Amino acid sequence: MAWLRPGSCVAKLALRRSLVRRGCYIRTCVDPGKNRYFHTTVVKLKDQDAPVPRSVPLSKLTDSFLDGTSSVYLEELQRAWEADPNSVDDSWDNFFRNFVGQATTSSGVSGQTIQESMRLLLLVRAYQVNGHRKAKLDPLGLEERVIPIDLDPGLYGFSKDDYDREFFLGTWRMLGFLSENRPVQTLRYILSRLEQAYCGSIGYEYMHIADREKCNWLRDKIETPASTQYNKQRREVILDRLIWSSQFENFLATKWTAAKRFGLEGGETLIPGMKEMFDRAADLGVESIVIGMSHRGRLNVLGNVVRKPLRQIFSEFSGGTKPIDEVGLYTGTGDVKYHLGTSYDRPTRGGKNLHLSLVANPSHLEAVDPVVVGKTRGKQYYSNDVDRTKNMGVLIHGDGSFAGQGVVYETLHLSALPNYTTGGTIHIVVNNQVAFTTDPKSGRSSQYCTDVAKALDAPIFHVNGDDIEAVVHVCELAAEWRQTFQSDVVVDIVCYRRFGHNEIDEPFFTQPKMYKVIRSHPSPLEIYQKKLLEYGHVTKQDIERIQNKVNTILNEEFIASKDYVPKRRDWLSAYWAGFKSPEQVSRIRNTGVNPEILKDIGKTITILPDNFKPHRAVKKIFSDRAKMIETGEGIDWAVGEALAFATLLVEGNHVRLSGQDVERGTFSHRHSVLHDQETGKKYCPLDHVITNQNEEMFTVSNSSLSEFGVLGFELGYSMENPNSLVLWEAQFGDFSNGAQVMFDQFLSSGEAKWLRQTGLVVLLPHGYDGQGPEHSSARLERFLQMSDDNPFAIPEMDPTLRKQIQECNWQVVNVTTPANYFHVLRRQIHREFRKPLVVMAPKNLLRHKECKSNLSEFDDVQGHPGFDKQGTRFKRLIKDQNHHSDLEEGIRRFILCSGKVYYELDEERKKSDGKDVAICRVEQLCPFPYDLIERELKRYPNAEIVWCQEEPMNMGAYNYIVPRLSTAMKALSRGTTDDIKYVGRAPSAATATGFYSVHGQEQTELVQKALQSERIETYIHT
Ligand SMILES: Cc1ncc(C[n+]2csc(CCOP(=O)(O)OP(=O)(O)O)c2C)c(N)n1
Ligand SMILES: [Mg+2]
Repeated sequence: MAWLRPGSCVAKLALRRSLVRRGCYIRTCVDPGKNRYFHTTVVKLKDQDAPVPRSVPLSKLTDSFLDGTSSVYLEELQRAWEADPNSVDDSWDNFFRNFVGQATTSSGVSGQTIQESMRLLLLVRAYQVNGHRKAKLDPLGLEERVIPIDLDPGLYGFSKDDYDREFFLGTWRMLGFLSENRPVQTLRYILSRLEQAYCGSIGYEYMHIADREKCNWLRDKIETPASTQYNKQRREVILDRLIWSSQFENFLATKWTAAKRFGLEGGETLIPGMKEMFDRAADLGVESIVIGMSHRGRLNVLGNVVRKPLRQIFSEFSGGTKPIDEVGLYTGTGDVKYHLGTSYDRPTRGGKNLHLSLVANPSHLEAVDPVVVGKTRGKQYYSNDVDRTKNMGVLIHGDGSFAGQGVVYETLHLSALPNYTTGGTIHIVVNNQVAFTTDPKSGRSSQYCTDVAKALDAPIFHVNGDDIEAVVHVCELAAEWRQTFQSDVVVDIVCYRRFGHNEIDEPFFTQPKMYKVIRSHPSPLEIYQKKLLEYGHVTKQDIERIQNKVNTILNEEFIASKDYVPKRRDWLSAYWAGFKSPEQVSRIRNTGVNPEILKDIGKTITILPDNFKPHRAVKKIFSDRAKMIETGEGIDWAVGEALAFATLLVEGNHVRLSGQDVERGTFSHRHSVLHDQETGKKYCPLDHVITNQNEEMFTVSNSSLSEFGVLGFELGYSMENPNSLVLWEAQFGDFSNGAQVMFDQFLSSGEAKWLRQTGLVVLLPHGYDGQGPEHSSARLERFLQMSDDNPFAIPEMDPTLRKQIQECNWQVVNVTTPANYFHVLRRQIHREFRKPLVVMAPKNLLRHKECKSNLSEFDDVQGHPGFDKQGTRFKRLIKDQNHHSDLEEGIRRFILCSGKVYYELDEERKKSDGKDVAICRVEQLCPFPYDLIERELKRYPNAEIVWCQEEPMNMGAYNYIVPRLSTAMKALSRGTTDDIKYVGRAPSAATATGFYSVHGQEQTELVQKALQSERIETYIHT
């Protein structure tokens, strides 16, 4: 019903206009430039004059009851109703029935006009919409807020004399306050109920939610006073939890006086709030919670909520001994204590067991959000949590970062997408009203730091962090909301930060007034203890007993921490058991597939159901694909990829590909989801690879138009279970820099910092084909520059001992054949460790006539192309395709290249009859295939060595290749860096020219130069 919506401005304006006309309402002007919190409003009423409504054209009236000038309409309605009650809407029928009935039975109501009743309803509604703006949210009492005028009864024509009059309210088909079986109430009672419900320690924002059922559900919870009362037992538990939270910080502060811990002081109620939230969630069926949070209070959450052993926390806090035990388990670089993640089982108050995982995160605030959500979704898939009630994500935010970081919005916007939803994330904001040194008024343009969540129709509960019971109440309510409606909800704990940003920071430099107040402000614990003592719910002895218990345990754990030996096995979760660390050799496996299986699968994914009517062009594509499988020839990129996915599925793995427009494919090559041209129905061939295949086992999904958020999500997803091939594809490779934090902080360094493996595959379309600066380069150089393989040391390359990939932070490949693409994808799963894979994905090779493979290159048949000594595997390097022997002394030039430029070089070689030139493709750039490079160097002992690339000199692989290639050359006494000739574009600021003709000219020149008959001086195009 429209009148429940917040779009009440029409009504407000009408009412205000009407009152202003009558001269009874004055509003002072506000200088918005000064401060949005520092203006005041005065409402002045002129005696008892009730404003006289003015008639308005019927066309402007609605059933919404909102227009304060609707009396003419109402009278008409009443006449109609009296003639025939069915002639009006149910709500009016209800209204008139109640109103007329009451008017005749109650003397208090007898003087009430329809206008008064309407206005009273508007007042009630104003509280529901805006009551939160009058709520006492700031524990410090410093925030000066404008109390909305529509919370003033005077605005509606009510004066003090009306307070003891009885008014009719009706029931209005909505739950909560107005639904009570008591339609006649005094104005005083109504107002006090409204104040209690909406203007106490909790400010509820929920009237922006469009769904009436959800509004009513919340209204019922909010307006029922009994729900906020806790009994003595509960209060003792809450007190105990608050003591744990407070003493934990005190303890750290006394033991490590000069350490940064980003303490929770001022916001200690977060911990009991979380615990109660988790207990309630467990009661409602949640079994596992994935938590993401930044620095503030992280140690406290780890110790008290996640229950990471305190001795371990203290040991890490003391500087963290590097684990030396457990042979073969790796050490990594480690990270500061407030970034580390962990997981434990926590028993709940209701006797359940809750699995909690806190995800490790970088300093980059909020970057962990999508990772947590993705991991939660992964858990839901693997635990068959179809209705998403067993696994839940909880994100804890700072007020500054929640309002400021764009990834928050990106994450929120994944929340209701079919392939990304997790059935609701609970967001808790530790709103200490400052971000490092920045005040909210400099840090955000919105009233609340949580306003971004309104875009989602998420309810937002603002709560005074000094009122522990209110905190607990909204935390429980959030859990109930999430389990009932499977959607996001926000708890905004308004608190303060007792010390500086960290414990050694001086807050008085920048917030002197605030900190003067903080200095003498009692802690939440002191406030609660006082309250409970006053109520007589606990005694001083009770409090002392709990405090002593907590102190004793903290001290015991502190002593035990001195001998604590960290265990690395804590780091790998259960599913990953048996997976190898970089210190353990993992057997290299073949990736070829039995030819019969290949054919069978190939048919399944290329033949469409008889009754399906695809687009004409798609039909042709699929019949071409079927032919490829049938003949075993000319397999293209899309089929190579589909075969990789399908064979992995048949082997029982989960495959998930997400990104912008990935279903069809940006370049219209994939067509993994087909659309029936008559019915619009979708058909996904890869959903039918095995009988009764789980719908989600193969997931291909167009994502929201986000890079940071979606890549983070897939990264989190990939971390859940190693038996899944998770891929994220960028629309064009360069858009991946919108997700730079994910690459820098997680993908390239996550394993080293947090010892968590991921086999995520990132597909980045890359290649120079004249589409301009923004669509040519995936910034290959960046990924290579972040690779940690040593350019000057050749690692062990013997196939039985090789750990080169395991020891490297990620793999970067630029693959040039469909078969090799197939094998590199399969290799991700067919190994005993997981490592991120960055693929410079092709664009024009998708349809290039030469870029084809035969089915025999995919199989494992001895003697077939692709099968070498070990079997069929991904080729890290593809040697020259001319049948060269092991020693080719007549080859004058040895060109190394990577990616699609190979095909152009090969074509030019054919044209120029360059039989004395060898061209070899480095398919895996990182880690560098030293063994194969050396093999090729030896094959061409007299050749001049050329690196050819189409990217500018300061980009592409050149700077990565040179030191490594020269290391290999030095090992064979084949020269030094100076002997590597460069053929490629000149250094450039922009990645590529915007002029197609210039591109063509550059490309022709560099290819010709690489094949020229004269020796090559290092070449820079000018
Ligand atoms: C993306 C990012 N930018 C800047 C910083 C530096 N920084 C660390 S904490 C902080 C303030 C955070 O404020 P808020 O979100 O309110 O959390 P609080 O510290 O107040 O709990 C800043 C700016 C960071 N860690 N991450
Ligand atoms: Mg803050």
